[in-house]
Amino acid sequence: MKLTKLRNEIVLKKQTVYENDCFKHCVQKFISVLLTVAFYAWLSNGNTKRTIIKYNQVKTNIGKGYNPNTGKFVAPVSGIYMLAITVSTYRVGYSHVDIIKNGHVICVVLSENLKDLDSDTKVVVLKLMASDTIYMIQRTSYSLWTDLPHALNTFSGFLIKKIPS
Ligand SMILES: [Ca+2]
Repeated sequence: MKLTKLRNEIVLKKQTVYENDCFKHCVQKFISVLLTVAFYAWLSNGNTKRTIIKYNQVKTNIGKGYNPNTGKFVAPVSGIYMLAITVSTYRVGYSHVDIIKNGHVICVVLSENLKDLDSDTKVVVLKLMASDTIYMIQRTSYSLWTDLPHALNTFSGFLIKKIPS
């Protein structure tokens, strides 16, 4: 009789553990489905001569991948990302902005204008592993055009699909 009771208790305990594991698994699955990364920042000051551009106005930063103190986006999770960079110039000739991944130039945004104003945008789709880092360097000695209270120079991106690390 005692043995039967004990056995029943063990079966119950096993079932509870199994249910807890299922619950944990479901919660993790739910979080991983919901988890996204998206950011959008723009520049409101022109102090960008030949330096890393620190887009100081952060409008969106889901996943906290973008850091306005460094100007760098660090991928919080491995995945396929879409990134967009807009460069605006005003009567400066041209602006040359390098898009840097982990210290290496991967492409360039050029914006040229001698008389009036201009905006140019580059869109890149990249496979980034967690902690891969993307940032921009202004190579020309001109300031980017930030005179208007609008987002003229922007850095934005989002996670298209998470991949295994
Ligand atoms: Ca143009």
